[in-house]
Amino acid sequence: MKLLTLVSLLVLVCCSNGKRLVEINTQTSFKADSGMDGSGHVSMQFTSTTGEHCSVSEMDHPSFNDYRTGAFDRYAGELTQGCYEHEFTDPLQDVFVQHWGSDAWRFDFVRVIFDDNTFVDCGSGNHNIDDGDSVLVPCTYN
Ligand SMILES: [Ca+2]
Ligand SMILES: [Ca+2]
Repeated sequence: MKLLTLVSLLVLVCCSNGKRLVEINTQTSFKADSGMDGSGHVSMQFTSTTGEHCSVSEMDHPSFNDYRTGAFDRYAGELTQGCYEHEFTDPLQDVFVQHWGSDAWRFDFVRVIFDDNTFVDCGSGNHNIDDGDSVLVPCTYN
């Protein structure tokens, strides 16, 4: 009986809450001109299998030249805006990436890191968006 109580308690502690998003990473492709300077921007919306979602309206390091060709950029804390510590009860299904501006961005994947140190990658390489294009990229758990 005691063991059963302990087990139920552990289950409650471990699984009743979802995972909180703590960091977003982007892998800009290595192909020439994949990068994006100040004339290109992106927003992202992350959605779970049950429709929970959060969004980042302009993901950018204000004082750093991010999104360079081949760069792996990390966005944590308040840089994740509306996704800051957003809790997902269910697995992420996809990320909707919207581009605007005149400098196209080509990326390989977007990585989402959760507070339990797990992560998921969304994207299968070579997603190119420009001038208001958007792309819906599925997330895959290994
Ligand atoms: Ca920047
Ligand atoms: Ca470019």
